[in-house]
Amino acid sequence: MPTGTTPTPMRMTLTPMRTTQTRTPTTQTRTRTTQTPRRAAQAALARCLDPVDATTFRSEHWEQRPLVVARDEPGRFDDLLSEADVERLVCSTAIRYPAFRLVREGRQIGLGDYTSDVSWRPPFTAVADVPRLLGEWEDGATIVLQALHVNWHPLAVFCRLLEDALGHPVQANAYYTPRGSQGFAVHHDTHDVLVLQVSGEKRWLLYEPLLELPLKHQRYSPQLGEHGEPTDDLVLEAGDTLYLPRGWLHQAETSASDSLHLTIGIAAHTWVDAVKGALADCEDELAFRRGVEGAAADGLVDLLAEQLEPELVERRRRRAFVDSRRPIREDGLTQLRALEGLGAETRLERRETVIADLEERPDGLALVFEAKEIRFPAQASPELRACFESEAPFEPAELPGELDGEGRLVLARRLVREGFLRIT
Ligand SMILES: [Mn+2]
Repeated sequence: MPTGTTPTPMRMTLTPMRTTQTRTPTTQTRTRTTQTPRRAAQAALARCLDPVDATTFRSEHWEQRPLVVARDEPGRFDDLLSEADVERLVCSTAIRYPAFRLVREGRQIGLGDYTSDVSWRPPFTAVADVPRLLGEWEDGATIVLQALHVNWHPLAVFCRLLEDALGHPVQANAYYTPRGSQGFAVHHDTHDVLVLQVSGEKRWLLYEPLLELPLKHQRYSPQLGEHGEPTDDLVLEAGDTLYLPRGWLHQAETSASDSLHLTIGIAAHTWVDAVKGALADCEDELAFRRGVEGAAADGLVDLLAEQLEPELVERRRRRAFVDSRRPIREDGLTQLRALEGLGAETRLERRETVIADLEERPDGLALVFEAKEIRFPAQASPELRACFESEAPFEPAELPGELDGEGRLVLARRLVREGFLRIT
């Protein structure tokens, strides 16, 4: 294993590299290396589905029919967001709308009924007014915590791992419903959901869709018609999972116990998205830029079909997905300081929350993640590839390749600073 202190005939020094924030079209890509989901990602999905395996879930339930997994396992999801966490967030962090809101039987409760502004310059607006909020909850209001994949670190990590496993954007809300009440009337959601029952229990009634696989703007409306008889009438208990494809109608109510569940929303990439992406790339074709007067649509369908080749569709989907993941840097300040002591034997690891691709370019490799593309010269390829593929902690000195000691540190420092690696 070459190290920085062992001279080799092909010592190379890595010079600092450029990051571009906006990039040229993907047509420059020659080949790509897409990371297969990592072990932690598979484990996060298994935590939702167990004992049903991911393959069965995809082939028999995804976009098709609900899945109910009863486990009778209180505490299974407590580390993601417990009742105690909800109480702390709601009662003692001066939480503000829209990080939370209250609903009762499907209707929003006016913000003025449970929030107030705190005088400051500028004012803190829509802050939880805890005594009034408690009164609403006692009267049957459901407390909804929103965008927890952004606001609550344990769920930020969990959702990111699920994104890695599923290949789709994932978000999380929580619903804390007091006993003896209904949070929402019959409706459908426009994304697929995994409901994870954290504590207490909730009765769910499920009905066949009135509009199958609705798009984001095709929200539920009573004008869609009358729903039929419930296909399922079930009680979710702590530790249970319910998967609902988008479009399936549902309503839920509590009985004798308060209920806390997480709703993990999964945003599928549809053919509408794929065709829109393909059409955007048709803008390079003169035939598509002509005015429609007097011209026939001859040949346009063939040009569009070329852009819908499976490989191109998958490349666009993956690129949009990888680009739009937010950085998760819970230890960002510590890492900046730890960088000062980075050496050949510093333990490093790949951040489990980074979803990245490594793409070949004419002059080296590009590491793509979180809306960044970082280019590396060809001589750093073996070292970079090893960092990219690492499943366990490693030291710069252990990396394969011909970079000298300083070159390895330049590479490691850059990857830590960009949030791809972290110092353990
Ligand atoms: Mn719903």
